[in-house]
Amino acid sequence: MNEYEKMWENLGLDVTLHNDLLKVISQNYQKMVGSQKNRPEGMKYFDEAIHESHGRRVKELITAKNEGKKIIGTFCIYVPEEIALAVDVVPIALCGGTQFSIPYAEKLFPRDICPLIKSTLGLAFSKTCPYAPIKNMAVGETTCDGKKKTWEILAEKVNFHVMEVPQKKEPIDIELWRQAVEEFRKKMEELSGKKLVSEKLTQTIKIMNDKRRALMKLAELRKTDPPPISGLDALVIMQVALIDEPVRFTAHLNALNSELEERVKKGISPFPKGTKRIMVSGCPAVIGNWKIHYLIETAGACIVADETCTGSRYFENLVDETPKDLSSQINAIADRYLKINCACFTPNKERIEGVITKAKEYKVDGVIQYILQYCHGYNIEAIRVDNALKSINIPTLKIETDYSEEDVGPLRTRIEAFLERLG
Ligand code: BJ8
Repeated sequence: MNEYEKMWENLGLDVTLHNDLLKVISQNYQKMVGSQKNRPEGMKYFDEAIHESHGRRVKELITAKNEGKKIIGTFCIYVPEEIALAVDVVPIALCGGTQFSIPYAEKLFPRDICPLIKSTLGLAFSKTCPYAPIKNMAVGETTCDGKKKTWEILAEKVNFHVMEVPQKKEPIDIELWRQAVEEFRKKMEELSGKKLVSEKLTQTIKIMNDKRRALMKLAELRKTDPPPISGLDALVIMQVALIDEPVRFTAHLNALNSELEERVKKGISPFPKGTKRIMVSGCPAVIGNWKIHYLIETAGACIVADETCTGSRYFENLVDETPKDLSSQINAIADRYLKINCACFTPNKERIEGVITKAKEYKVDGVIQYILQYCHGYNIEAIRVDNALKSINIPTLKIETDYSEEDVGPLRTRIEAFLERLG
């Protein structure tokens, strides 16, 4: 047994099954991401971060715990990370992006729920998620029904806190959400045994805003024709953003952005100029899930924007850094997070407008709506997104899929036909 295998065994993982999982993920990564041509040098860090997500990163979290920090597992980008970080609680995203673990969830849960939920549960049930045993608490939210009902079951077994995300954005909802954020603060204080203080929160707001600024800069660079980086690599960066230590992540992303600026000046890109520009809009694609980006870019298009939670929804809008007293800071954090436009909101005018604005800003030729099977929110909202895009003459294609490889052939045909339609 090597050092990591011993660590996984100590965490109670099924080491043999876990090795099988890592093999599948690494083969898929090599096939879809590693095989791309003309990648930036700076992607090496992010490749390694994916590769080490169950190794070095887990080791770091164990060290952090031994030094007195606490770990929370999260499932949604509504969890205000700066509050956790300010009381020495490390948030880590637990969402699953692999088909490998889904059969383990289907032994207990209905088959007809979204693959993201099933994959996440399957990793925990099959003892192949190293983060599950490390976390001191899981933090869920009341977004979609699949998640809400799942939390009730998990809360019977593990230390679980559910944040109440409202369904609308009226004044009464803003108040409710501010209270939910305040309650989250108390939970984090209880968990860590530390009081949240304004000075520390000022620092962590800055850390998270710096991270967002770096991601915004990357998004800006993707506006170039041709973009200096593939959509698949940009997705990998986002996936790493959800699990990496934020200061280190930002430093590496800033270095990569400088390299990308040079590539823009020299006209270096993985794509020829004039390649059809696509925006992906809809559900997140977390680690293990590179399927749609791979299919789109190997069909001859480039993805230049992602209107998803592994895209712009994660980094757009900064927390206002001007308030200096604790309660105003917490409200500023709550207000920033409530600007995230998840399809769980109604009527969600802001999301539709945001898609239109982005489609124009990034000069996209078409939008592919990426819907995970049984995600009713994004699936039904796709009708409004489609109508809005049609009104500005931007063609769209809706893809509803899961994590399996079964539909890869038909999907490839549909994507190719869509790209042909773009001329
Ligand atoms: S803010 S998108 S991260 S909830 S894909 S589990 S919605 S059935 S992941 Fe999400 Fe937060 Fe919204 Fe973003 Fe449910 Fe849909 Fe599955 Fe989803």
